[in-house]
Amino acid sequence: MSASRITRREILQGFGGLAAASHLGLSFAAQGGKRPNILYIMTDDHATHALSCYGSTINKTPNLDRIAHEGMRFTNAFVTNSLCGPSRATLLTGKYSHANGMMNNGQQFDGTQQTFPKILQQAGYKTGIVGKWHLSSDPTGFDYWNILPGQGLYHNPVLIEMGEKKVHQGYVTDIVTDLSMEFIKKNQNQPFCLLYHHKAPHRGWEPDAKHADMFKDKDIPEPKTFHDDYANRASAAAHADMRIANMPDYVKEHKPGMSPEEIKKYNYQRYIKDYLRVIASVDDNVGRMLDFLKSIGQLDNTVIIYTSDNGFFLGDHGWFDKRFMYEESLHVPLLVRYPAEIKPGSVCDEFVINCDNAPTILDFCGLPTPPDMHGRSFRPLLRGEKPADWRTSVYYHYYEYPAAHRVRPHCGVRTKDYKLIHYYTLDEWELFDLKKDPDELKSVYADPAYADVVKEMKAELERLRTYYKDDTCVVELTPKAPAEKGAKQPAKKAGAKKTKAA
Ligand SMILES: [Ca+2]
Repeated sequence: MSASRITRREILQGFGGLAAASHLGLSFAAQGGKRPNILYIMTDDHATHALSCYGSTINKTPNLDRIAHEGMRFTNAFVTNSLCGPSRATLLTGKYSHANGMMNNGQQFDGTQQTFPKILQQAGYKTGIVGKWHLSSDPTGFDYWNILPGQGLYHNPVLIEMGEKKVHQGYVTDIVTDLSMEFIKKNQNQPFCLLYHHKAPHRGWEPDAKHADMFKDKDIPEPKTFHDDYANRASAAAHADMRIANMPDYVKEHKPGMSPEEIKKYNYQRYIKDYLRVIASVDDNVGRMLDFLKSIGQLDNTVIIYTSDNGFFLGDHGWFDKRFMYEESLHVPLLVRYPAEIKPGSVCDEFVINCDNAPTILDFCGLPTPPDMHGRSFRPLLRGEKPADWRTSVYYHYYEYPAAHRVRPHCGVRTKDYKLIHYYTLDEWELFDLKKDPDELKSVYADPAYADVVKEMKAELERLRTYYKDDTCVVELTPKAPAEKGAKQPAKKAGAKKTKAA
């Protein structure tokens, strides 16, 4: 693809020329020539267990639940690298991090590459992005962009509108919603695709005045793995620096003489209450957006997707943040509303990954999946159909180390029953029996009873790694940090030997 604008011809060539052209025509015809709008709503760090439609026991999200009740809820939606920038690059490209070049937050997204908004633009869609971007380079493929620089601010944020900085008075979640509505109002007479991206509930959790007193008189229950001691796992869990007990955020508020246990409990309440308060504002604003779409007659003509760029630990394992392939961080909420095709209140347990979003959006717009995208359209699943060859395992690869939070690089594979993780810079492994141990507290990797499972899972990891052409697990073994409390595995001899992911 050329570095600047891609042409319609280039797209068609990319898809296989005439065959793709006729497919385009057929798809539009099949939809009666009418193409839906796309509203892709993404929050930053919203864990599934902080949505009531996913069974949250600590908060209510009535407006997000509306999308679930009027559409489909996915119970096994996963990210492929649980981190902000990489997840956003995967959304745009439909590719794993190693293929789109955005493996960690310190990198800059190469905006000259193929993205789904560019393809939509060429197909006549008006494309826009408002809110969180976090890819360093300027957006490409958008007719309109108005983004927060970096992480952005909760109060009186600066936004960059098509290259021009402007301070907005007010609360970021309201502002991003207002600006998104303006884009929709202006473009409602043609098919549009808007990425409506919230900053919340990213760290720095600053609620607005409306929600500041929520949970004021009650404590939020601590999760059952709150006191995890990281025993019986690879050394990576104990080595990570994201414990609630050690959060620097509230140090100034600690009273003299507080015990470590009191500090941990205090930090958790401070953190989780603000986290849920900023989500309450997201929920209100999504409700406002749904009402707005209804008021302009565009609600049922718009495919509405709600998801997050990654999951989050809500005190689970004694942590905040994400990164690990563990369940709380790996899972994301995924809700889709489009009554023309989706049965209200439906639930899908099939495995979908964030690489699938781009192909799915293109599919709804009558466009085929470019052959180099890793994802696959889950539109059939939304219609209640399961393709016979739908995936039954998911590949994951996290890179960023040591900054921030010191989570060791790892790749892994998850199936319905098992999860295998390889911390390849240490050559340490974990295997979890998800049926017996859904909280992932005990790796059974070394248990002889699981020898066959280990063998099968390693073969599956290698198959996926080869399938996605990921050769980025090949690294020099790095020396271990000194043994830490809770780290059960004895330190192996570190060397300069090369290791592979399986
Ligand atoms: Ca994030």
